[in-house]
Amino acid sequence: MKTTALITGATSGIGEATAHEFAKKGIRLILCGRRLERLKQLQNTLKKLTDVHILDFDVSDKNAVLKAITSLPSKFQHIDVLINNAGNAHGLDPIEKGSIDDWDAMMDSNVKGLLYVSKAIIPQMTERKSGHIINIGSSAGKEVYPKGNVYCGSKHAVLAITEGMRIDLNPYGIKVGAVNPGLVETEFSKVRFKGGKEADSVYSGFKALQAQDVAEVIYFAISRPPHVNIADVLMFCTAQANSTIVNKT
Ligand code: NDP
Ligand code: 8X3
Repeated sequence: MKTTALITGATSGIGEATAHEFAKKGIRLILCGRRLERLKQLQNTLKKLTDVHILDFDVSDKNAVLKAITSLPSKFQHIDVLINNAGNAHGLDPIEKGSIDDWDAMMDSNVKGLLYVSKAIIPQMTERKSGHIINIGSSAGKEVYPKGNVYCGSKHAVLAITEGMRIDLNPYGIKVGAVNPGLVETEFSKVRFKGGKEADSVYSGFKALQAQDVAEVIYFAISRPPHVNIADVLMFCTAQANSTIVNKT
């Protein structure tokens, strides 16, 4: 039977690259994001390779999440693989200067959104006693860096939730893992800096990870044999040693 995967945050960056990677392998896709036009474009491109259904909703809106998942046509209702990727950083400020709106946006999408989407999909996995969930964490979920405070907190939460999911879903044979990249050149910094010029320098002077690099690791994780679960991956570009050390020219 064909594998079906639901990917959140498929309109750009890591999620979009993962959609392309999965489509190449013939995986049936449910692609999610808020920007409907981008989802339509992606569907048009990838439908040559596989079946694609698109869902535009905000992961932080729990009613919208449930409505979207329950609206799936029958061909897409059986979800084998969930990639919880939607999320962003908003702002890079010391804690005393941070914006409450930015904090809300990060906790609502990165943490609560991941939970809402998981809550909508886990019941069918426990019922079938099979499934695979990959949460996109971050190196920021393993190591806090200056001004990263709440974003790092949200990604530490993703890691803790991943470990909790793996424990609780273990009796059902459901695989759970996290892929935690360091700096990846996507729209991430444009969002973090709200389109400001600070974004321009984030990936300059070194070769950052590309979204495709992460997509390949995600595909590797979901394509292991049934007895193998890739539980946790930390990946950096060669120029990055940890959250604060990057060898720039
Ligand atoms: P992008 O900004 O390129 O992509 C973010 C994606 O998340 C978009 O598709 C966006 O879609 C979606 N998204 C964000 N908020 C919401 C929301 N509230 N509801 C629905 N969808 C949402 O960044 P990346 O590809 O880099 O980020 C993907 C994930 O990878 C994030 O979880 C990020 O934290 C993580 N990550 C990124 C790293 C990096 O350096 N780039 C490193 C480590 C982890 P739309 O706007 O259409 O809703
Ligand atoms: C994204 C990587 O270092 O900008 O999670 O937090 S970083």
